[in-house]
Amino acid sequence: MTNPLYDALYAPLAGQGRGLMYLPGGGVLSADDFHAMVARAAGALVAAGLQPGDRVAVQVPKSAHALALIGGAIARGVVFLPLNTAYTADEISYFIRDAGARLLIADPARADALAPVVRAAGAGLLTLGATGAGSFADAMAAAPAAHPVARAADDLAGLLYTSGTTGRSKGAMLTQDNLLSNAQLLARAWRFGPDDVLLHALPVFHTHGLFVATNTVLLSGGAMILHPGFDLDAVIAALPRATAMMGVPTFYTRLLADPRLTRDLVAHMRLFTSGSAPLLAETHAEFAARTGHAILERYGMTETNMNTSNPYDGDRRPGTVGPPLPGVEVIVTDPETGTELPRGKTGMIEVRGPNVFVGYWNMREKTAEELRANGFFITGDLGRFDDDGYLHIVGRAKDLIISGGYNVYPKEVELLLDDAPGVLESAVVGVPHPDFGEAVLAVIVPADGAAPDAGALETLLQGRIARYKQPKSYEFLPALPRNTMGKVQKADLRARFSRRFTGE
Ligand code: MLC
Ligand code: AMP
Repeated sequence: MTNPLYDALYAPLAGQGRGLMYLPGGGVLSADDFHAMVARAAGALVAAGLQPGDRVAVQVPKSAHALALIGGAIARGVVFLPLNTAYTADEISYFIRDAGARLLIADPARADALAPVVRAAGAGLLTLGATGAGSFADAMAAAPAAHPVARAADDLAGLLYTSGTTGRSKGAMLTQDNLLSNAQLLARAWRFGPDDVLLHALPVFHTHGLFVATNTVLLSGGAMILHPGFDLDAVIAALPRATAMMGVPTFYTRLLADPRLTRDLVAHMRLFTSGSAPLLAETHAEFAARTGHAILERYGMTETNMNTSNPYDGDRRPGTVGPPLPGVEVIVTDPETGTELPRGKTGMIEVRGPNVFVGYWNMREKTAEELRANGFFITGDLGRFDDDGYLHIVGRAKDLIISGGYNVYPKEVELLLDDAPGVLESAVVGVPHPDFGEAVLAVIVPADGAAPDAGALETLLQGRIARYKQPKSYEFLPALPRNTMGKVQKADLRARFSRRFTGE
């Protein structure tokens, strides 16, 4: 019997008394204890009636229990569907229905708000809180440990939703081997080993915190300091005990804004990595000057895991995401024809390899549009290779805003705003923001005679979409700039409001 992902990440933890997770309250969870938690989480999923291939949706605060739950799902072949804790009941309803999830495991604090949508979707509801309270935690305590089931490398492990340009989120189907092959690549590329202690402050419902961070450490026998989120004081306090940290650019700009970030503070660190959003070259340079560390920037996405990385040994070049990782093919193509372009030319970035997902859940046409028959995935990112084979990301062909590492698809917000009373039409764009890199800004064209105010629009969006997707500023114009074809010129709007948050 084999279950390749379980066998590589979790089975080896059995019997190891070493510390695996340093918890927020000061406790330490040994590898063996965590292994036992995974087995009990597997048992609780069995007790809830879940079979291999069933989907479990998970919207819980970050904790060791949450990670054990993911491990338990992998052990039992239950496909896990991790969901941003900021998602509203409306958003959760869509995910459960679309995925046909049999069970939602949610924060006890949100159980009342979520119960109606879960019931309407015909799913079950259990709860798991930050400190391991809740009905799922009770089931873990009561259930006998369950053994892992056999899985093949191409069996589904996770279903991760990414928003779509049409406003409908798509579930990216990730196999056991997608996740395992990438963890193996990253552990090797970034030299992770048993002496590593990763400062883990990323959320565990996205690729970055869940796969890049957690899986790489589990695989390589290291440990992690688990923080519930990014808290600057807590991160500064923990840095002297860590060897590595993975972050989004906001982590680094916040650290740089604090005088406590010094060479001495990070003397024990061997690696800082950045991804999920572009790291400004000036942030890279400032961090290097202050700490002596060149942040290692890499490039990935939900559908592909990690594709390229600056080298561990060798030149880590600011403003680039490095060469392709070993075994991952990255090409740049003409966006119109799909023909591969010569080095130096800018075009669509396409990716092929064991890391690339197998398609969007129940969306055959969407899959065919983005995943070519020859295995190349059309990322929607625009880039070029330089003479040394480093990839530069120069823009996005997809209408997407990345704010603090979270993706916001303007269409999803525009559809809601366009429906608001007094709004003729709207355009949502991303503009520079000192903390989040980009922030969401809405441009509203009032209907004749109407004068909607920002407060009313804010109220309308409350409870409909996650807070981080909601515009941080509303601007009013008599008309949207359009080209001769009638297409809204978002570049004009971005330029016009580019200093709204930076105040330069
Ligand atoms: C929080 N807020 C945000 C926000 N995060 N607004 C815009 N963009 C964001 N990213 C808002 C909240 O709604 C709230 O608004 C206010 O900011 C404070 O909330 P908070 O929860 O206290 O914020 P904070 O903890 O400081 O969070 C900021 C952050 C966090 C940058 C630490 O967003 C974060 O952890 N981002 C990482 C995202 C990530 O892991 N992405 C990986 C995706 S995978 P208000 O108005 O209520 O006060 C991927 C593939 C790859 O992209 O390559 O890795
Ligand atoms: P997601 O869909 O949340 O997985 O986000 C993936 C997107 O994040 C990619 O398609 C890129 O646009 C962006 N991204 C990830 N890493 C980087 C990076 N290092 N630099 C620039 N953009 C990045």
